[in-house]
Amino acid sequence: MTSTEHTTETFQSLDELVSALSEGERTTYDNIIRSTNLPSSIYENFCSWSDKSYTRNCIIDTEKFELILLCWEPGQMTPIHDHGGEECWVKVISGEFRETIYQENEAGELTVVKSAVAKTNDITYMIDFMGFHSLENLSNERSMSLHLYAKPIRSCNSYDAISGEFVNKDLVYNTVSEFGTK
Ligand code: CSS
Ligand code: FE2
Repeated sequence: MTSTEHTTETFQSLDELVSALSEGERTTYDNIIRSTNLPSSIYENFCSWSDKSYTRNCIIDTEKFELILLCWEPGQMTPIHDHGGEECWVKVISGEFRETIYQENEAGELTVVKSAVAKTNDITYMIDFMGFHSLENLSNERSMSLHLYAKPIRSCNSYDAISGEFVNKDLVYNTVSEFGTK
């Protein structure tokens, strides 16, 4: 192999992915999530569904990172929110999502700076200096997205459309897997 070639490991089992994240750092997480190609049957072990809201299913939660599976009925969406100062990668497992990114202008109003569709296997990234975002399941079927947060996000600022203000909200899990919290 010449020095310009390199191998990219592809993670095909959850154990491999979790080991890579546990041994890795924030700086390697982008590459790790992009090298993840687990069969979608693996994610089905972590699913739960609710008519009220998308669900947050903890695959593994450590001091360094949090890997969670979000399960969305058609049309379900997040409020506009930030990410508690942490980094956020979202990989679409199934379905199609609209991500809308907002920034606050000088008058303190939210303006849309980007609106894009993320399809199966697409990866989006957010961090607070980019602004706020919302995600919506555009698909007319149940959809799943894999979220990697580094560090874990325990609470975030969420836009309340009625008061027109951000409120700090605790983020809770609907389910916790056998990997659980470490
Ligand atoms: N931050 C939201 C999902 S959009 S990245 C959450 O974890 O519930
Ligand atoms: Fe988010």
